[in-house]
Amino acid sequence: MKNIKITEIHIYQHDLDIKGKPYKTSLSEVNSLDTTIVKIVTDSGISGFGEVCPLGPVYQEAHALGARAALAEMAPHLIGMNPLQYGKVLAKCEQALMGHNYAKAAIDIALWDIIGKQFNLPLCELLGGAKRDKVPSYYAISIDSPEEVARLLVEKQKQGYQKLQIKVGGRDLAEDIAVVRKAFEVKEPAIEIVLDANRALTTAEAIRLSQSCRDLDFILEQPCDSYEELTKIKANICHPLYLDECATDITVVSRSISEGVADGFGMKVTRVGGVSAMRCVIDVCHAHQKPLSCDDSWGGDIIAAVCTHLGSIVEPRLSRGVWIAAPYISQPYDSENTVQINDGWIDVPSAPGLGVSPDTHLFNHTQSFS
Ligand code: 0XW
Ligand code: MG
Repeated sequence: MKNIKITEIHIYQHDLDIKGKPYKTSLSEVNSLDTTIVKIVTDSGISGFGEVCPLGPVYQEAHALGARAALAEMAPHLIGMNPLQYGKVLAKCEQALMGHNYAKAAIDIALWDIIGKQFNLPLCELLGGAKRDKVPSYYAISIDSPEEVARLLVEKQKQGYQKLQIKVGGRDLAEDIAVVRKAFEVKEPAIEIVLDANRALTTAEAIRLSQSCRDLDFILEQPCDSYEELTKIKANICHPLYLDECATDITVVSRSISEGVADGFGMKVTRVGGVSAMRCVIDVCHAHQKPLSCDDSWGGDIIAAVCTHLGSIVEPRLSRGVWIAAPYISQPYDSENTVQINDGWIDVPSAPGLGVSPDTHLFNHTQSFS
């Protein structure tokens, strides 16, 4: 085993400003997101980058200040460790801090970046190989009026997206139903639609939404808050049910499949702990033939690259696409290698590791450990 060592860990803060209108879901409306970048430096001259960017403090149990505090708690314990032995490094993180998977994910991602650079392989090849050289993306249409949602849906269909997510929830259910019906007036037959309430519906609202639109073909993503609420509505809805926010780790993923609750997943890489954990989720979904997307709550070029690499190892038939924030972000932080969506598809990066080299001069340096 090549014996290289972690010599420094640097933590940065950066604002990802949203271009145009705010990004609006049932629970929040955001104009800018606070992301955290981790740089792990080794004595071999190789450095790896990780990132974690909660979608504000209410999308799920994660927030930007918490990420940086959790990273500061763990970082000192990792100095001197061999990053190629990522399992040992992650075990040390567990010994240093309980929980906080979203922060641990930034370290996990940076370790995989180092491993790829060390062995001159892109992340997808380290994970068994990309099943295709580009992956489908999807666009999430914010909470808006029926007319605006329909206009955007037509625009995104023309741009080549095969899958579109429509945000619902957080308002009178009649408004959501009007949005859905208007959207289906302009939807092309081949386009897959997901309605995502981001946990905001009551069980009664979720059942009413599904029953009143039983003639329309869409997927319901995380309509209610808790896993228990989703188990209660399952028998009373007439649409496939996908889990997102409550799929917090591999145990919920496997339980929801074995209990017949989840028909698929909208996964977030940092929520489950990063690349190492997400690879397990993909394996379980393959074994049970459950569709999943490889997304994150938000993030810049590092997160976009990670989601794309992971999305490329998903069986194409089970891929619900890869969501990245690039279309909503005003300025990438690695303009040379930024992952882009072209005609609804994303080319899988081919450079070693993540294939991203952020310019840390753009970031606010917060803490360093050596
Ligand atoms: C559409 N996303 C992947 C991006 C936003 O973080 C929300 C998330 C979702 O599916 O809820
Ligand atoms: Mg979702």
